[in-house]
Amino acid sequence: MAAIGENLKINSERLWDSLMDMARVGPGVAGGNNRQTVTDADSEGRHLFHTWAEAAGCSMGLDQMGNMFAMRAGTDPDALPVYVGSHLDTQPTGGKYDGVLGVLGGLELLRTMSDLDIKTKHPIVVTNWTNEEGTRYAPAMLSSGVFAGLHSQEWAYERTDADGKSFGDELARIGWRGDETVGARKMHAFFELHIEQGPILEAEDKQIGVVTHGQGLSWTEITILGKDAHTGSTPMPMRKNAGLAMARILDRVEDIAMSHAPHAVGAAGHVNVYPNSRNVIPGKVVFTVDFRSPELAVIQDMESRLRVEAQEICDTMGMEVSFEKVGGFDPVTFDETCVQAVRSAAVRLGYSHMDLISGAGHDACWINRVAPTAMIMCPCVDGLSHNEAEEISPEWAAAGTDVLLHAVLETAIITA
Ligand code: HGY
Ligand code: MN
Ligand code: MN
Repeated sequence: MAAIGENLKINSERLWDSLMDMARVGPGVAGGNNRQTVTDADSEGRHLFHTWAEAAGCSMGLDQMGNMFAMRAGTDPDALPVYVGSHLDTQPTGGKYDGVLGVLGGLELLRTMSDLDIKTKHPIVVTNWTNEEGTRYAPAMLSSGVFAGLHSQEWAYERTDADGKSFGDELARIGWRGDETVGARKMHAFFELHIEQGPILEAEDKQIGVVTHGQGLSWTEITILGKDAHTGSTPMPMRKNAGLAMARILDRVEDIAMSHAPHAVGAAGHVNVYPNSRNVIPGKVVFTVDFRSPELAVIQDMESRLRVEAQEICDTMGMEVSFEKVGGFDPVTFDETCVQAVRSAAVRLGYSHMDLISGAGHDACWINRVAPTAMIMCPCVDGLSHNEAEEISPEWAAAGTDVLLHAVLETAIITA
């Protein structure tokens, strides 16, 4: 005997076609995407999402951080909406599915509801959060952070990119700075569908990750000042090589993270060397150390050891060093009722599943502070992400979106 709704599924081919169509916007150089936040490519992707959402019968809201809200009305206009969504911006060498699956999976949910004329008490809103990645403008999850009250809008507008362009100006330039007050919208619940971006689900042969927690994150930007000099004629004892100091610090980053194995992680993905000339000893380096752990005390330990040991290295080498916390959030525990809605949806649909801690940061980590929130994850091939070779299967995408559909319908209460 089929369980109630067990056969209620999304149109997986339509979902996959939409993912492939969006992937053609802001293409990368190796099959992935470079659709960085508040670029023209970002704007093109937004227009495509807007067109699709209107065709699906949605009204579109836009707030002052460019967050997009495609709403399907509910039968009770006073009921707070159930929100779903993620982000359409990508890394410079990003994949086709990171964030995009959550936005277009949400759109597919609304398309399926229209196909089947399903009505819910609570409205349903599909969200595209601006600048989740935090690459062009640190920190990550910038706009969901403003929405949840972690950052002021003014501070967010003042973020500048490597070319000195401000976030606020670029958002206005691409024409996606809306009028709505950021954070004024109240949510009944928020669900984010996302690829795992790690190897666990594939290794465990599970179709669905029921995300119970998200690990915390810390970004420390370090600036070291040495002395530019000739790489050939400067005797080794006379050098103040900022690049060498950075190398010694990054070696310590590895050891600090490994001292908290197996869950803590640490690396530096952002490095700028000045003047970056082959025959000049670098007199200045600026780099960001990314530490993460499910435990706040571990993050705090790694942050403090980094500062102490980096200071010692630079003092020994006779160089100045400064530190700036440019991003971070504490480990997250998602809402048990929403998590249970995800888990029971996977059971009802017969999808293999397991509880999971999210290794990556997501907009859900901030929204969890202002609304009951949970995440659904699907596997990705070899756990690879933030790489143009990122890949998932149509079956994984469909299973994750089916679970999103069921969890949302249970929460939004079907009325017809
Ligand atoms: O950094 C993160 O974890 C996210 O992918 N922006
Ligand atoms: Mn993402
Ligand atoms: Mn990402």
